[in-house]
Amino acid sequence: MSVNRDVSACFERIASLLEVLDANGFKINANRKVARILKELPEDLGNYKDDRKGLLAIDGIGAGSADRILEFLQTGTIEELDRLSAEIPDGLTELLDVPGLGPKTVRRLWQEVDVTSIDKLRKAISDGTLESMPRMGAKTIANIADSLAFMETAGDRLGIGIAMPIAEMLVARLETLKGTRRITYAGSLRRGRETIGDVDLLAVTDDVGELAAAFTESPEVVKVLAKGETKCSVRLEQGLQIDLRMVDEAAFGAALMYFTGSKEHNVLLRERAIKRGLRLNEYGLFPDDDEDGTPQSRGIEPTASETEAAIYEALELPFHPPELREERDAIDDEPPELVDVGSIRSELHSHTDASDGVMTIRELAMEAQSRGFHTIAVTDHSRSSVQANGLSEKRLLAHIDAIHEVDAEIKGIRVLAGSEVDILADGSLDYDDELLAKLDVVVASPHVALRQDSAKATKRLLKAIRHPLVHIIGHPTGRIINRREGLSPDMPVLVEAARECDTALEINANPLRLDLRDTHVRLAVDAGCLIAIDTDAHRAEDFDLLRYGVLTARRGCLGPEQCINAWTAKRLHTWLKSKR
Ligand code: DGT
Ligand code: CA
Ligand code: CA
Ligand code: ZN
Repeated sequence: MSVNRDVSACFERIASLLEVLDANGFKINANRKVARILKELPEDLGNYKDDRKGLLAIDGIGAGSADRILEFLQTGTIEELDRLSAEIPDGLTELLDVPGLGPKTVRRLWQEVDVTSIDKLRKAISDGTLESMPRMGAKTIANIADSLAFMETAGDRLGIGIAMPIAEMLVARLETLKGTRRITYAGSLRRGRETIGDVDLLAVTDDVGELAAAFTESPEVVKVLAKGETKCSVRLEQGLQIDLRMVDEAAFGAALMYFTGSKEHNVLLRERAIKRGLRLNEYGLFPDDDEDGTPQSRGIEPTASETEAAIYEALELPFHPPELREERDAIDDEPPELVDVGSIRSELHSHTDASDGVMTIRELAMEAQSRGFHTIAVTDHSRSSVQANGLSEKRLLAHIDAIHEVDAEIKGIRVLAGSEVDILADGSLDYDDELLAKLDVVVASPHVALRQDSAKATKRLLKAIRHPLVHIIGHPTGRIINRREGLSPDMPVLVEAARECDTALEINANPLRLDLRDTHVRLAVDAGCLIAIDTDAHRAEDFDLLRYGVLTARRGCLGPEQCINAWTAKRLHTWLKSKR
């Protein structure tokens, strides 16, 4: 429902502009509230185009907001937004898009030191202007500098959490066309990389014209880059490019293999083919007849082409799941058994409305049960996480009782009392041991001081790993993809300690985090340490994020034996108790 998102973004932008213009705080908050309501609205706003009454019936939408929503639905913009934008210097809007730079700071930059564009901001950092501002700490400046650097290097790679739903929506829609026989995504998306350069779709169709038209005329398309008989390319609103290739059914496996990549994996496969007197390309694996030109153009029948499995087999290679087709993956190694979404049977990191989640304990437990889990751990934030409404010791004690009550009430799932306790900058934990010992599960995570140098970070995390009451280290580095680098501890040292202490390291499945990242997972797997895959659910839909954690786990060669969420209830609970 991109309309909901667009209208919500308009209200959010109005709020930011009002804040930059130092408007009345009540007005700012009112706009922000509407933005939030619209973002979370389950119905499609498009249905309200001629329904002012319906809009007014939505909780929290008043007459003024309803009129502006209608204005957007009918004209594609809101006059107030254009008017406010005109009141500030042009470059300020780009400053509002710098991650971590809030409207208040943007206003100060503008009013106090005349910084009105990203270029001017860069200059003000390097020539010390920012430093000279009152109440502008070195930490804040370093954070801004980091964000700017990220905006440069991140380029246009989009997070998998954004690219995947778009690709799946297109596939689902194009699949329903009359002529479509098969359609799927390939490329880095199929390999499960954390960021995606472009999306590669592959289709078999009886009606090229129909598929090409439907694809290039998709409502999300802002520009058609190419439209041909075998390939179409478009750009979407989000700046994402999608390539669609139309291939013969008989060559589908070869094409899927080729366009899944990686390039490096393809090169290794081709070399393997040549060594066996064969030729591999996107049309198939062919016997090499030493003639010029491609074998398919000379009518040579391929040895294998319909499925990837047949091609691997003909090359006398084990089948490689797409997640293990990177440059680092040797082609003749037998891939290990890997976890999949179906093997995950518990969730050990989740939040309720006691801290910054939206579900009650009961709702969370029911949701986890509906996902088929045997265990859910409720791990709300600890007292230092003030912005996340972290629990005081007193509140946590009451929360533990409430969780145990729900556990006794609900049959068919174990509901465990836990905490996501902050690992403070020096590695100590946010609650004392006496309280931690009362919890069934302790997830210890770093949330602050994420710019520490590597040596300090290593020491800090080691202390938490070695803490006898800690089960899991949550999102160990604290990185946010394309936005925050996070800690860079000495990973080989950490995984070794984790193995020794029987402490699990988490793969946080939130696609913005994916922390541990794939390369860390591989280190951890090789070291023999335990790994958790958790969604860190704050709302019911977050359980759907599990797939991204599983993709990352697979890219790191994680099997069910080392993944605590894949264990039976008995084995998991025995392990949890071993730390009590
Ligand atoms: P991305 O889009 O940057 O996230 O990464 P990929 O892997 O999706 O790369 P992309 O979209 O450029 O190409 C898709 C696949 O097509 C790639 O993984 C392998 C194959 N491919 C593309 N160009 C070449 C090439 O020049 N040589 C070989 N061997 N394979 C290629
Ligand atoms: Ca691609
Ligand atoms: Ca591509
Ligand atoms: Zn959390």
